Amino acid sequence: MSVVGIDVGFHNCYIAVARSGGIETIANEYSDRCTPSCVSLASRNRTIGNAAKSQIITNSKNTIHGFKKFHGRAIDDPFVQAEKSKIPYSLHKMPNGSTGFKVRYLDEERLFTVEQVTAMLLTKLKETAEGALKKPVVDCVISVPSFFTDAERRSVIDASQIAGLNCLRLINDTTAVALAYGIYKQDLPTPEEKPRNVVFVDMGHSAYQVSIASFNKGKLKVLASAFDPYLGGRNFDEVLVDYFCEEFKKYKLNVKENVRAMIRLTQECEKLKKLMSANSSDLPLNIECFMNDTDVSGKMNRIHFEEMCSNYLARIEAPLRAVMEQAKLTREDVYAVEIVGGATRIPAVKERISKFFGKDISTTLNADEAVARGCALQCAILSPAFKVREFSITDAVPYPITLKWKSSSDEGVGECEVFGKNHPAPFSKVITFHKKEPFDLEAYYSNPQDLPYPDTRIGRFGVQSVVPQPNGESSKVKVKVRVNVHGIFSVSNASLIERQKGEGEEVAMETELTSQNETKEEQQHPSLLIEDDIYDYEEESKMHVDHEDSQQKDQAHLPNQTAEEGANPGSESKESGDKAQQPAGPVLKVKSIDLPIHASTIRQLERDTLNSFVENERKMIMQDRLEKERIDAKNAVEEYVYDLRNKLCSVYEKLVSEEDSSKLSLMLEDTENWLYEEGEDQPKQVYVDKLAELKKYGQPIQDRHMEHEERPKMFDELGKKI
Ligand code: ATP
Ligand code: K
Ligand code: MG
Repeated sequence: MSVVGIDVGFHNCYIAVARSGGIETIANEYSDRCTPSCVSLASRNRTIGNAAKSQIITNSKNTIHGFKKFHGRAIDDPFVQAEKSKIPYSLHKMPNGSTGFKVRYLDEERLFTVEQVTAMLLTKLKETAEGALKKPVVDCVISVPSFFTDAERRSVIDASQIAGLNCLRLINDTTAVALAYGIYKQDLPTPEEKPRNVVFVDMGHSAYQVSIASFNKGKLKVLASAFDPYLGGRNFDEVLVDYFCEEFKKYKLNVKENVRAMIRLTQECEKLKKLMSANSSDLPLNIECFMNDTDVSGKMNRIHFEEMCSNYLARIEAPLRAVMEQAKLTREDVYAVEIVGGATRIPAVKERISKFFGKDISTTLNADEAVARGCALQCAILSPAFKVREFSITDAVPYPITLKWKSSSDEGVGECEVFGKNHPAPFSKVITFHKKEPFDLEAYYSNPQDLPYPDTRIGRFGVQSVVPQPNGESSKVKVKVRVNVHGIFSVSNASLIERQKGEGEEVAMETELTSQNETKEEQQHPSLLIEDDIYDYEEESKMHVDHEDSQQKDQAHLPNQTAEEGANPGSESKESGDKAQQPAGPVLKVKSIDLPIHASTIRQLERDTLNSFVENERKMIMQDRLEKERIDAKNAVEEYVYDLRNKLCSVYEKLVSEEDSSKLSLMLEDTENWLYEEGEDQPKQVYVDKLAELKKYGQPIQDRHMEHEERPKMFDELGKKI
């Protein structure tokens, strides 16, 4: 079983794997540990990562990049609409309203969802990991921004499934970093001592995230997280792009009208931005043949750049202030501030953070790889195949979640906040309702103003098959709500508590005990009782990632499937049932019947659609493989031509008659010409045959040569023996 962590960035992806020697970040076929988040579709195949990045200019309409934040978003989402003007490829409204892409692939117009495109990227990363590990990769942990909502998270999980991955956990970027920081620390305070508080900052290409975690030996707890989801390295690039677009008006060029020029300028500005991080003097920006055959040049220096970026730099402080306030900590309580993410290399960004905390910031972690490493560590912790130090991770709920329902007596709706901001997660709570008939629970984010997403709805969960008690009274229905390991909310289980007949006294005891609680609570909530949290979150976050989670996810995706967790041995609901009934003593007297839950969440992909995407991804993988074999076969012909030609005038010279040699040379020349003309684009078999034909002539010469070379050697060997 493989242990893999994947950091899917807006700009760059990293993969880390656990091997016996520890966690390693692995390089792709370009010996690059960074794989660009870029997918290019073409008439024969797809290219993904580094090769795709070089297609951004040449195949701009069919090369998709900067798509991470389209996950879970409708096409008419204001964010998506704002991005539209910045991207050279076409977006398309998918049947469920979500954001898709319209591209040409295999000489046809094709639509892909964002899940499919991320799946393509994941396929590439999976193959890279498989190449390094020399075994199949299925289980993995994937990072997401801490500000991702349920719809965005579900969408990423779907993408992982399309790529044939089993995502054991979606982990927040900064939580992964916290794990990478803490797990090797030998000097963490003991559980009895005051915890060590560390601030983690990640500024990548598209977003800025801050969290504060407290550490004790063997555990970390995220106390608070805050973010500016729209502040990252790309904003700083855009400032430069805007500046040079103005500058280049001196050449009478309207750069913004030219897609290609804009892409080139953006790439050059990113390079310039990076150079400025290491250099405070004037730096040139030169682009040859930029537009209309004009060479352009300009310059920039750090001071000027920082001036132009002042409004972005001013946004650095708010999330830092927010985490401190939420965690109710002062600067003195902060042991260290650790920064990661490419954009934290901008000196002014670092300065702002350092100034806020009044201390030097630490860069002990690898700014590019820490997220992926944290993911791999989390995967190792979850994997039974890997021994790793016990380490418990408790994350925090980023947005408060409210549950709404219709009262059975129909006099209105009831609602209750089930998870507050920064509530520990994963976590389950049990809520008791008194109902005579099936009812709907609607979950949504409580504070629209704090949500970087236009829709507060999470989903609707219908609790089905609820019936009254035999005497006509309301039944007690226990509903378990949960924020799972992925940070996704669900109504994970519902059960109807049925009193058994003929169990006289003892049943009465149970009822009494519970109803005592109920009467107290019912004054505030006529039909609701929130029980004490059944789970100690520390227990929970140790994460026996049972199938429970994947099942839960399935339910959330499957409007027609019912939740039958209770039927699974070892599943949590059973445990909870027992625990819940413990105070009553005579557990047997009360029967708990699992109820089906009909879940429908916003922007969800239907099971059939998802399955067809899985199938399609496999086909595309196959197509890419075939195309690769075809290209390899073609390259083999070309290589053979060059090799044989070289040898004919060197090592083979003495072995071939002049006449044969010139005949063969002519044949090689013909083949070479053929490769550029009608042989340019042929099926694999044509190249295989061509190579075989050439070898018919080449092989005998090679054999003669071998003999020629080997014979004296053999005598040498013999000589030595004698
Ligand atoms: P996100 O986290 O938003 O999804 P990402 O993870 O892909 O994005 P990173 O790889 O952390 O982003 O960082 C990429 C950003 O960092 C780019 O904007 C890049 O230009 C910037 N960057 C990298 N090195 C430097 C540097 N030396 N100076 C300034 N910026 C840099
Ligand atoms: K990254
Ligand atoms: Mg990142």
